[in-house]
Parts: sequence; structure tokens; C-alpha cells
Amino acid sequence: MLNIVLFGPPGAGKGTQAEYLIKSYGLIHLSTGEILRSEIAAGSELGVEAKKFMDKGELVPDHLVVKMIEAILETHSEARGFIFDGFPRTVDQAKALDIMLEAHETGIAGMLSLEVEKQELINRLLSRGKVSGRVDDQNQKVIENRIQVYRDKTLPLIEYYKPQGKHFGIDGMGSIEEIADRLKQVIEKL
Ligand code: B4P
Repeated sequence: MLNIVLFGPPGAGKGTQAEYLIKSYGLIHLSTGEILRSEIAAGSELGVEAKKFMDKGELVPDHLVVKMIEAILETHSEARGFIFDGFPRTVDQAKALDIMLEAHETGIAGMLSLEVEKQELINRLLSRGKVSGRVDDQNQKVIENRIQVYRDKTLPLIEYYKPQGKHFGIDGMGSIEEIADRLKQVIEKL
């Protein structure tokens, strides 16, 4: 199995690049943001709870997200591998993911971290907000909070994967195709 963590701040291009990569490698794209948004649309108990956090740009509590991923991994036991997009977002989520993958006799091959300047992140998210209708993309204050939450809670994940030799920094500035090529060069070596 080939399991990849696609990492980066909000607006770094994780969802965009994951769509490209699944076509090349036949992996399953697992975006916690997308799954949570579909739970909200369905009006499920999880969705109602998640919405309270997401609209403010805060993280949904670890135990809810971990339980959700656990259930999804069970239904894809025959997969060739996963692109984890937006997960893990905390060190506790990363530890939980390792335990879940070990139970399937597999693990994370690499954490590919997209590096993008802050102003570019804000511009991308505001421009998506004009068409997506996403509450968390329409307000600059909420976007800035998401970037701050990323710095405080998510960035420490680099120090979790680095000592394991699994962290790869990728320049996330440029065209979508250029960035996809950079990611593929790293994935080919995993
Ligand atoms: P996500 O859905 O993961 O939102 P995101 O960080 O904005 O990433 P996304 O993948 O959608 O955007 P991308 O950068 O591709 O999370 C939303 C919320 O859900 C979180 O704030 C949190 O509340 C909750 N959540 C999700 N996972 C969680 C977890 N594990 N634990 C707790 N809470 C969790 O794209 C952004 C824009 O940039 C797009 O419009 C795209 O077209 C554009 N773009 C991409 N690449 C570009 C490029 N090279 N040039 C120009 N534009 C580009």
C-alpha cells in the first residue's frame, strides 16, 4: 500500500493536487474537510457538531475526526493506498492514524508539505469563497484564524514526521501543473 499525507496550510492546494494525484496513482482521496462538509449537508449528528467549529475556522475535536476516519478505512481494506488530505491535523491525530494503519499492516510512506506564502493563501481562499459558498472562505478574519490554528496545532506535525525521514517540503507556488510535477518527483522515490 502507498499512503501519503498531503500537508499544508489552508489554501495550499492540498485538495487541488490530491485530485491530480489519484488519477496518476490509483489511490483513494480522503479529504476530512470534504467528508465533514458532506456530513453538514446531510444534517447528521456529526455534521451539526462539526459546523460549530468549521464556521469559525477552528478544528473539529480529534476524537470525532479519528472515529470518522476509522470507519472509512474499514470500508476500503482492499485499497492500493490513500492520499490523506487535511488529515492528520494534530499530533494526536497522527498518532491515531499510525495505530489504525498498523492494524492494516501498513503505514505512512511520506508527508508532502506544500509551502505557500501567507498572502497567496488568503487570495486563493477569498477567490474560492466567491464561488464555493463556503462560510470559512468568505471572511478574511476566519481565514486568518485558520492560518493561525494551522501554525499552532498543525505545523508541529512536521516535527513528528521529520525524525522518521518522512517529511518532504515542496514549493507550492506556481501553476497547478508545475506543483503536481514536483509532487510526482517525490512520490516516484517513495
Ligand atoms: P479543508 O477542507 O481541509 O480546507 P483547506 O485547508 O482550505 O484545504 P482545501 O484542500 O480545501 O483547499 P486547497 O488548498 O486545495 O478544511 C476545512 C475545515 O474543516 C477546517 O478549517 C476544519 O475546521 C475542518 N477540518 C478538516 N479536517 C480536519 C481534521 N483532520 N481535524 C479537525 N478539523 C478538520 O485550495 C484552495 C484554493 O486555492 C482553491 O480555490 C484552489 O482552486 C486554489 N488553488 C490551488 N492551487 C492553486 C495554485 N497553484 N494556484 C492558484 N490557485 C490555486
